[in-house]
Amino acid sequence: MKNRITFFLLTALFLLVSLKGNTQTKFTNRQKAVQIEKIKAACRHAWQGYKKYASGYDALKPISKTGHNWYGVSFLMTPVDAFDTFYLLGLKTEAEEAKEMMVSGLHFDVDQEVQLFEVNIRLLGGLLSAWELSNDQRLLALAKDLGARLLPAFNSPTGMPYRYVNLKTGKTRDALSNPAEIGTYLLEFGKLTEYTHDSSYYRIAKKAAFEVYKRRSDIDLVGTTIDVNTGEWRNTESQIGARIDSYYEYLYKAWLLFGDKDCKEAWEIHNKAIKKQLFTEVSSGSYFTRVDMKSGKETHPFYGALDAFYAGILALSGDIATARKIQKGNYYMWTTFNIEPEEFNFRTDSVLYPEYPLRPENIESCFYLYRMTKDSEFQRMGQRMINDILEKCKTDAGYAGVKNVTTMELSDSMESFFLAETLKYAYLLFAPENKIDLGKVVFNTEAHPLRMTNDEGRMTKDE
Ligand code: DMJ
Repeated sequence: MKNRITFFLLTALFLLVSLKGNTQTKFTNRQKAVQIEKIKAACRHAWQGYKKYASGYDALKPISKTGHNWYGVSFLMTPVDAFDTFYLLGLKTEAEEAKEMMVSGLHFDVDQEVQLFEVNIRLLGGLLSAWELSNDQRLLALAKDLGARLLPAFNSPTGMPYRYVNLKTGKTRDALSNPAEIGTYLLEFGKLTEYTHDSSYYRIAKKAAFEVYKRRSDIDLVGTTIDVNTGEWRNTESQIGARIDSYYEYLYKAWLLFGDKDCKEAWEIHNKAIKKQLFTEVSSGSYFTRVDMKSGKETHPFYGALDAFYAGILALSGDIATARKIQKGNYYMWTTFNIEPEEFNFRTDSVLYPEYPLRPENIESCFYLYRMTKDSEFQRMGQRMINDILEKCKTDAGYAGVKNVTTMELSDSMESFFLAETLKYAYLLFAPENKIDLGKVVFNTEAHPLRMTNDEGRMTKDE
């Protein structure tokens, strides 16, 4: 009898705990709708500010209420970056306005040098995605024109691109580059190959990435700085954040988007090495540390906002267990400082670079982890982050980056990736899944969705 009562009580307790757990963690449709409306309102607010104070410029300065251009001429970074976010969120007027700005205001036949990497991920990626979503031929024409003007950058002795190229003259400069600025063209250039039927785009982008890959160390890591003229490493610190991040990301995503098996293999070899040499567990969570690419010895126990993307790519590639551990560290980084710093020492919790320029990577990882696990813990994490941003970074004219997360002093800058990425991933975390089918679409590193092509292996056989 006593045993039966104990059994009954234990079963009841178990049911109570599981039910309570479910009701606590799942978001109701109503809660999701409220969150989505908040993000849509933020998009509208940021766009209104841009239109009112910075129309025609690359970006809005949300405190001084003026516009800012990266170069002597504007390339409309904000409208190009924002279009597909507006489109996905169903903000039709805003999407139409951004598109009109692009087709009437973008010209690439200008005597202006540009940073290849940024123009590729924001403008070329944005235009290609805008073309796929809208079917407006003028956007494809702009993408093709821009793509052709970027090609001279790859005329180096190694095939790895110089960092800057003049859009009119093709003049290049800056041979000291890094894996991210060398290896982040596979997706956009692959799409150009698809739409121009000119195989040289993908071939050139792939050669550049694989020139980095073939210079990996015996323990399969790459360094942070490399000379594209000589092919020599100039900084052998290996990490997954600034100046390397999207090199790894594009190897995996070129496999997803084009079925390129060489890229898959390169990703797997690097990823195995990263998990073996960089993965570090401390009491607050897990992080990828910085090490020397040859010895694997720790150089600095530093981690930051950019590194946070890796949990997402791990989740996307199916390694949920490691992704969960890294996301625990990511969330700790966010909550410890209330808004994450650019970099901190994860062994001492001291801040190294205190700014937060409205970066998306931590929320991006929440999105991928949620999609792959359906565990609402990741929605909750992302909700905390986006709510912090919307509350603490809002100004009359838009949203401002943070100069110092320990004092919460704001900076006069609203980077275009806030609309391209941060708000998009925050929205997708709560949106119906059919808004973006991860079996059909791959995001470039600026969160511009690109349609998968089904012809597996096409890009591998191309050379
Ligand atoms: C974006 O421009 C891209 O995500 C890039 O890969 C890294 N930095 C910013 C956002 O933080």
